[in-house]
Amino acid sequence: MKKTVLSVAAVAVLGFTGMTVWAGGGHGGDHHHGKDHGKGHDGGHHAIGMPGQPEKVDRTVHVEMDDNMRFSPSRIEARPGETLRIVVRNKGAQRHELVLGTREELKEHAEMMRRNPGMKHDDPGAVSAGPGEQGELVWKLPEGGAVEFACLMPGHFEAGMRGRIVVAGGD
Ligand SMILES: [Cu+2]
Repeated sequence: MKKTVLSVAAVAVLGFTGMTVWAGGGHGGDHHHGKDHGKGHDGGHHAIGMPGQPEKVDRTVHVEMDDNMRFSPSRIEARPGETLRIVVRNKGAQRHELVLGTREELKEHAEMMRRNPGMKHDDPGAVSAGPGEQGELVWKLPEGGAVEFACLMPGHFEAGMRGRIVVAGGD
């Protein structure tokens, strides 16, 4: 009898915990599920890592963006599972952004941006900076592979404004 009561309590606690994690996305961020991004977006985030916790940053990297449609550096080497603070600085006269994703996600997203130029991101894996501005995001990398990034301002991706973070052991 007592045992039954205990397991019911355990199920209740587990159920509650599960709901809490789901509701908060586990990161306390603003990632709105199922809004505009559509299929496979969260799955993609697993392959490329997840939002990082600012108090657990292992390393800060600086990336410059300019009107030549380039990131500098465009290739970043990282260790498995490393949490990076990526600080972007816009040296150009137009707005740029750095959006993390798989190559397929970014390509799809870039096409969407061309059709809806005013679209704004509230993705924790994206940071935007106007002329002369600086911005940052904190991201926990996966255990291997490569994470692509790109500027999705209309036409910039197509002009080659892309880069990648290569996790040791990745390609
Ligand atoms: Cu750009």
